[in-house]
Amino acid sequence: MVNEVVFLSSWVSPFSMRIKIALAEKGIKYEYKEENLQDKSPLLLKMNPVYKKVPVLIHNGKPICESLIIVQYIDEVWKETCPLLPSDAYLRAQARFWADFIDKKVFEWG
Ligand code: GS8
Repeated sequence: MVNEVVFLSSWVSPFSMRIKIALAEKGIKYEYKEENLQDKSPLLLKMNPVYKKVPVLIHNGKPICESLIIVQYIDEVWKETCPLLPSDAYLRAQARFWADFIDKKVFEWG
Protein backbone atom coordinates (compact mmCIF):
# COMPACT_ATOMS: atom_id res chain seq x y z
CA MET A 1 0.00 0.00 0.00
CA VAL A 2 1.28 3.46 -0.89
CA ASN A 3 1.50 5.75 2.11
CA GLU A 4 1.86 9.35 1.07
CA VAL A 5 1.40 11.50 4.15
CA VAL A 6 1.27 15.30 4.14
CA PHE A 7 0.87 17.22 7.40
CA LEU A 8 -0.51 20.75 7.26
CA SER A 9 0.32 22.60 10.44
CA SER A 10 1.50 25.80 12.03
CA TRP A 11 4.15 26.37 14.68
CA VAL A 12 1.55 28.24 16.77
CA SER A 13 -0.81 25.26 16.93
CA PRO A 14 -0.83 23.29 20.20
CA PHE A 15 -3.30 20.84 18.63
CA SER A 16 -0.69 19.94 16.02
CA MET A 17 1.61 18.59 18.75
CA ARG A 18 -0.73 15.61 19.09
CA ILE A 19 -0.15 14.74 15.45
CA LYS A 20 3.61 15.30 15.60
CA ILE A 21 3.88 12.95 18.59
CA ALA A 22 1.62 10.30 17.00
CA LEU A 23 3.60 10.37 13.72
CA ALA A 24 6.89 10.17 15.61
CA GLU A 25 5.75 7.30 17.86
CA LYS A 26 4.60 5.34 14.81
CA GLY A 27 7.73 6.18 12.82
CA ILE A 28 5.70 7.52 9.90
CA LYS A 29 7.51 9.50 7.22
CA TYR A 30 5.63 12.60 6.10
CA GLU A 31 5.93 15.88 4.30
CA TYR A 32 5.45 18.89 6.58
CA LYS A 33 3.80 22.02 5.21
CA GLU A 34 3.81 25.11 7.40
CA GLU A 35 0.65 27.20 7.08
CA ASN A 36 0.45 30.96 7.54
CA LEU A 37 -2.87 31.26 9.40
CA GLN A 38 -3.11 34.95 8.40
CA ASP A 39 -2.92 33.94 4.74
CA LYS A 40 -4.16 30.37 4.40
CA SER A 41 -3.05 28.32 1.42
CA PRO A 42 -5.50 27.12 -1.25
CA LEU A 43 -4.51 23.58 -0.20
CA LEU A 44 -5.66 24.14 3.41
CA LEU A 45 -8.95 25.73 2.27
CA LYS A 46 -9.54 22.80 -0.07
CA MET A 47 -8.62 20.11 2.46
CA ASN A 48 -10.48 21.60 5.44
CA PRO A 49 -13.34 23.60 3.88
CA VAL A 50 -15.52 23.27 7.00
CA TYR A 51 -13.22 24.74 9.70
CA LYS A 52 -10.28 26.04 7.58
CA LYS A 53 -7.96 25.15 10.49
CA VAL A 54 -4.80 23.18 11.11
CA PRO A 55 -3.89 20.44 11.78
CA VAL A 56 -4.89 18.50 8.67
CA LEU A 57 -3.41 15.16 7.69
CA ILE A 58 -3.58 14.27 4.01
CA HIS A 59 -3.20 10.52 3.51
CA ASN A 60 -2.91 9.40 -0.10
CA GLY A 61 -4.69 12.58 -1.18
CA LYS A 62 -7.56 12.29 1.32
CA PRO A 63 -7.85 14.82 4.16
CA ILE A 64 -8.52 14.04 7.80
CA CYS A 65 -9.33 17.00 10.06
CA GLU A 66 -9.58 17.63 13.82
CA SER A 67 -6.59 16.62 15.93
CA LEU A 68 -8.21 13.88 18.04
CA ILE A 69 -9.81 12.33 14.96
CA ILE A 70 -6.44 12.44 13.17
CA VAL A 71 -4.69 10.72 16.09
CA GLN A 72 -7.36 8.01 16.13
CA TYR A 73 -7.02 7.58 12.35
CA ILE A 74 -3.23 7.24 12.61
CA ASP A 75 -3.63 4.65 15.36
CA GLU A 76 -6.12 2.63 13.30
CA VAL A 77 -4.21 2.73 10.00
CA TRP A 78 -0.73 2.07 11.44
CA LYS A 79 -2.04 -0.36 14.04
CA GLU A 80 0.96 -2.74 14.01
CA THR A 81 3.35 -0.16 15.52
CA CYS A 82 3.14 1.27 19.02
CA PRO A 83 -0.57 1.48 19.99
CA LEU A 84 -1.38 4.99 21.18
CA LEU A 85 -4.29 4.05 23.43
CA PRO A 86 -4.41 1.44 26.23
CA SER A 87 -5.75 -2.00 25.29
CA ASP A 88 -8.17 -1.92 28.23
CA ALA A 89 -11.53 -0.33 27.32
CA TYR A 90 -11.88 1.49 30.65
CA LEU A 91 -8.38 2.99 30.41
CA ARG A 92 -9.14 4.02 26.81
CA ALA A 93 -12.28 5.78 28.01
CA GLN A 94 -10.22 7.63 30.63
CA ALA A 95 -7.61 8.70 28.06
CA ARG A 96 -10.41 10.02 25.80
CA PHE A 97 -12.00 11.83 28.76
CA TRP A 98 -8.79 13.77 29.48
CA ALA A 99 -8.18 14.59 25.81
CA ASP A 100 -11.75 15.92 25.61
CA PHE A 101 -11.24 17.84 28.88
CA ILE A 102 -8.15 19.55 27.47
CA ASP A 103 -10.08 20.63 24.36
CA LYS A 104 -13.03 21.96 26.38
CA LYS A 105 -11.32 23.47 29.41
CA VAL A 106 -7.72 24.25 28.45
CA PHE A 107 -7.96 25.18 24.76
CA GLU A 108 -11.45 26.68 24.88
CA TRP A 109 -10.70 28.87 21.88
CA GLY A 110 -10.02 25.85 19.62
C1 GS8 B 1 -8.77 22.98 16.75
C2 GS8 B 1 -7.75 23.40 15.69
C3 GS8 B 1 -7.40 24.88 15.84
O1 GS8 B 1 -7.96 25.62 16.65
C4 GS8 B 1 -8.48 20.48 16.50
O2 GS8 B 1 -7.80 20.20 15.50
O3 GS8 B 1 -8.45 19.78 17.54
N1 GS8 B 1 -10.53 21.45 17.34
C5 GS8 B 1 -9.44 21.66 16.41
N2 GS8 B 1 -6.44 25.33 14.98
C6 GS8 B 1 -6.05 26.72 14.97
C7 GS8 B 1 -4.56 26.83 15.25
S1 GS8 B 1 -4.22 26.34 16.93
O4 GS8 B 1 -4.83 27.49 17.83
C8 GS8 B 1 -6.29 27.31 13.59
O5 GS8 B 1 -6.03 26.67 12.58
N3 GS8 B 1 -6.79 28.54 13.54
C9 GS8 B 1 -7.02 29.24 12.34
C10 GS8 B 1 -8.32 29.97 12.34
O6 GS8 B 1 -9.08 29.90 13.32
O7 GS8 B 1 -8.60 30.66 11.34
